[in-house]
Amino acid sequence: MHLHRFERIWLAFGLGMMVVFLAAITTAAIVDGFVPPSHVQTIDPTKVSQTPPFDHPGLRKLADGSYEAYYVAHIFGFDPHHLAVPVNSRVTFYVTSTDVEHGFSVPETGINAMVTPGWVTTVSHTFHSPGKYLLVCNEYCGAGHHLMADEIEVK
Ligand SMILES: [Cu+2]
Repeated sequence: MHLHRFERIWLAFGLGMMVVFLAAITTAAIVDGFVPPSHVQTIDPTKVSQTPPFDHPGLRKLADGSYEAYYVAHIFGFDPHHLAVPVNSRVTFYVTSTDVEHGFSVPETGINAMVTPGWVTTVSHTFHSPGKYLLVCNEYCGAGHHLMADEIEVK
């Protein structure tokens, strides 16, 4: 099979880039300990309501002044429905699902995560501006998907 010189150059360039990206990912995983943002903590999706701290979803204040927010996503809503956090507070969200794949998105903040049954998704954000932030599901999860919208109030 005859390959044109330019074709060989592009093939070599493409293969070279694959090797570079693979080396970058491997280096980040081994040296920096990078892992995917979720899939770190697991939970039995049939026992979420009996598993602390998801048996009492909501906000917890930590000793260092930051907050943890535990959310349960289900068809078709989030628990808790409303969350109030003080302005300039760092909030780490722990979100899990009891049924199907959901999304956890706060569009104004850049928070945008998938919530998979059996896994705990973790995402952090510092709320610098007071106001009411929309929390939505951005993974189509069924007929009532459009109803999955709640609010995070920063005051
Ligand atoms: Cu949804």
